[in-house]
Amino acid sequence: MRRNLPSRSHYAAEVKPELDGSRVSLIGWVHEIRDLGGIKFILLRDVSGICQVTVRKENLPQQLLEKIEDIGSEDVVYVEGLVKNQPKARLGVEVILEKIDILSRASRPLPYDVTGKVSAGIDTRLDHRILDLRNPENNAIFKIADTVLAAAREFFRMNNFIEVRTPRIIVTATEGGAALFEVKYFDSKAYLAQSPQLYKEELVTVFERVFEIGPFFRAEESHTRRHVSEFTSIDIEAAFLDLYGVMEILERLIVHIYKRVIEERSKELELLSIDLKVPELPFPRYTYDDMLKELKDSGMELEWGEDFGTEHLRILGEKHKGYYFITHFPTKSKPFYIQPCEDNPELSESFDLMYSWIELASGGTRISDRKLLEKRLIEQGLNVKAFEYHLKVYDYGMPIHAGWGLGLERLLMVLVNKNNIREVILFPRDKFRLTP
Ligand code: AMO
Repeated sequence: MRRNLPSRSHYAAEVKPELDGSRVSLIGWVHEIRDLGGIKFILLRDVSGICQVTVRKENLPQQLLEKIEDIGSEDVVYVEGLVKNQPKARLGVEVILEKIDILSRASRPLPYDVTGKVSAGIDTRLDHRILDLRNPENNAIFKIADTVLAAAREFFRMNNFIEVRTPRIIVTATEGGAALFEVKYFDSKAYLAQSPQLYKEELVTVFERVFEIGPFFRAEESHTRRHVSEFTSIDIEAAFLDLYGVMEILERLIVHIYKRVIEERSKELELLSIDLKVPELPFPRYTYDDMLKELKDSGMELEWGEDFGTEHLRILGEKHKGYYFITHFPTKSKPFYIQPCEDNPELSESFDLMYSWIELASGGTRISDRKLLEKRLIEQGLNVKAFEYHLKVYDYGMPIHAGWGLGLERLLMVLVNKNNIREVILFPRDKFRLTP
């Protein structure tokens, strides 16, 4: 026999002053209870928001009152009542309780204050992540993330990209060997993928334009506010484009995402007190050498060829508050697959997309010539033989191509104005956290 499932007439956020006088039924979690003696307020929360349910004790039978006394925070309840305009309530409206059923109980006392009134540090919050996420401000971030992902997919389709899925279990590193997670793979050794790099490059020879959105893994030793061991990368690769072409795609994607988030998530943005403005195109473009000069002018020297450290990026970020590109990094500071400049092989056709001091994406034109790729592998101390499976693809018609990888969580940090990446990941993983 089929179960009798609870059903509601309205979601909490749909209870509006226009419904004054009508009867509604709601289902949700008890967010908070305020008892003022003769009157009691139950704040009922569902996925849409919070609605005030008012208990006027004088009019209610004893049996119902006893049931209400028994209710506690985070219990799942079914409520029926009459809608009444109430300028003092948060939505200008309340539901006068007539009936309540407890559908599932929460334990007492709760280990964590869901309302956010008792402030907790990030570690305590993450230890109780499911309760932490019930706070509307915290889950608003993930509703915005949902729109970001949908907007990205929409944008890629509009621009003729095909969504692909590449392996997470691989045999060779692409983004530097140190940050690899090793896995036992039957009788041999394999690694968790750090990026879809080589596969996305190979796939341009079939689909010309591909994108992938998925989790990648890096054994990051340093514990920072912008690194985790499992992150989501939004990747593209496109044949017959160079760095300039894919930079344009990237900045147009960012603008498209802003527009969609503003259109679809105004409620969530308001909850988070964020006034999002679509950034202007084109984003400013600077070269690595420009930035080195800027650093020097600020009294911070960096040897040519070295990558920027946090202290350098902080200084650059003070001057460049919004989105900007840094292009043409020294070849030796970039991975083996990045194309060196024809007129000066010390420099490469590479770029990073920055927001203030945070790197959001990196990419560039790729090497499309097998001999040059082999040379670069050797220069970086890598074993050419281990890459044979990849190199042979270059024998069958490899066009010029370019692409980038954009960190979804880094972009979210910017969009929702959080300074710790763990705030924008449901269940973050880092060196010190493998649960929940
Ligand atoms: P890169 O290594 O710069 O490039 O990574 C691309 C983007 O991914 C994000 N990212 C991370 N986010 C959180 N935690 C981490 N540990 C982490 N590591 C990386 C960042 C970064 O800018 N294959 C190239 C991309 C390409 O050239 O197409 C790559 O992986 O936002």
